[in-house]
Amino acid sequence: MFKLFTCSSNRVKAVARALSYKTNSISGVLQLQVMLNVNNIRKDFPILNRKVNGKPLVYLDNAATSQTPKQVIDAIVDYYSNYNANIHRGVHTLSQEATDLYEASRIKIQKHFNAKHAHEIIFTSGTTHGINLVANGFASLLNKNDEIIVSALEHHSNIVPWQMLCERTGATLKVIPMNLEGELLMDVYDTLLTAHTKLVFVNHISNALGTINPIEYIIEKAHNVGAAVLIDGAQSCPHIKPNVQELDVDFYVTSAHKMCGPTGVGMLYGKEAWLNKLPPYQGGGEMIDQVSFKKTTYAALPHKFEAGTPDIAGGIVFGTAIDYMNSIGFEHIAAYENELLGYATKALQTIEGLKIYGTASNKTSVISFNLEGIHPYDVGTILDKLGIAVRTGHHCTQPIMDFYKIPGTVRASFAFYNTKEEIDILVSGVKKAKMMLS
Ligand code: C6P
Repeated sequence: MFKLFTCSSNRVKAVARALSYKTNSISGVLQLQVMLNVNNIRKDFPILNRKVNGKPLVYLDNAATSQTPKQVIDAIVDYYSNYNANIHRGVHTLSQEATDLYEASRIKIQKHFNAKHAHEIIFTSGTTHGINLVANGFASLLNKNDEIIVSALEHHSNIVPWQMLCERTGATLKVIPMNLEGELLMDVYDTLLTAHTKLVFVNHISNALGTINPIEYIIEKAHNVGAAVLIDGAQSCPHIKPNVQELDVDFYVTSAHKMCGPTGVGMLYGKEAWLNKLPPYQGGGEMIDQVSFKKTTYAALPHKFEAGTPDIAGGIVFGTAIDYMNSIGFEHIAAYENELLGYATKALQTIEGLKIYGTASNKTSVISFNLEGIHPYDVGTILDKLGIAVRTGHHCTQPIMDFYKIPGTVRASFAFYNTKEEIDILVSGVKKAKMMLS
């Protein structure tokens, strides 16, 4: 069944602006029409047919990891059935074919993110690895007078590596504060930037609250004082298609498993000049030019940052996952998920004593909430008994939980394969949990 969604509101304008998809102005009213065959799409995801605790699975933990379509699963099986070999080091046919597939995937990723060069795409094990690679590289470029800016909305993986960097270099860490809606205070950001600011690190979309951050503004202002910017795209890439050249961002990192790909693989985009400036992260095979006991010279990009045998199948099918998501279309994905967000927000708000954390005017399909007087873990446990998968806890964002003075939240996060019927099941599950736990 095709679903036609027509949204008319300032909210759509804001989302369209933030997510850069096309809108048509009809009779002076902004119209956004999305055709998404959700029932057909769901057939691509075998796991959505399974039962959990005797109930059909309702998977609403997409911000933790997305589910995997059979196109990606088949590509993994195909790789191990037909191409499995080590890459970049064999003259034999299998090795060359595997190398070609791996490098073709790098080019797919380059094109998807609109990087200028394929060698600006470094395969990593995920967002965390990409951030640590850059943080480690900057250790040799910073001193005690330098300043680093992060935001109050960061995941621990975009806080701890910078704290470790500050410990190593003596640099100072500054934090862009947030308001109760979960939006970053840009006027304060302006005052934090100084001639000493060397780096700014912000996530594109908050995993705990769903806030879409104004990264264009953040990047431009940072560049005005000569600072480099790393954007953590772990939560944006499932919903939008970032254009790294248009953003003029210095580094952009993400994980394949958030966007229908496998776990254990991701990418770091870095501008060529920056990647050439940073020292290698790990030493080992493949990242060298010449090795002797006197001196080692390093390989050119991207191999300088890719020591050891990588997750070859993962790297190859990262490209398959990107193809899959593009075949659906990011403008359709974003508009449909926005529809789900609106529907779920409205329905959950009817439950007395339910409080939503993160009400930014510009947010994606993540809803963090608590029931008054009830621990989020207990709600999550009851929802699981009903077959509903949500995440509970601090979501690796303890500073956000401290800001709201709560131990954690229940987080429901929606993907393009979720339905309004599943949201109805969530809402009745939350009502049941409230009844049982009150
Ligand atoms: N957030 C969540 O449930 P890795 O683990 O390296 O693939 O991604 C880390 C990461 C970094 N930044 C952001 C904004 C993230 O959301 C995540 C992963 C998951 O919210 C697991 S903690």
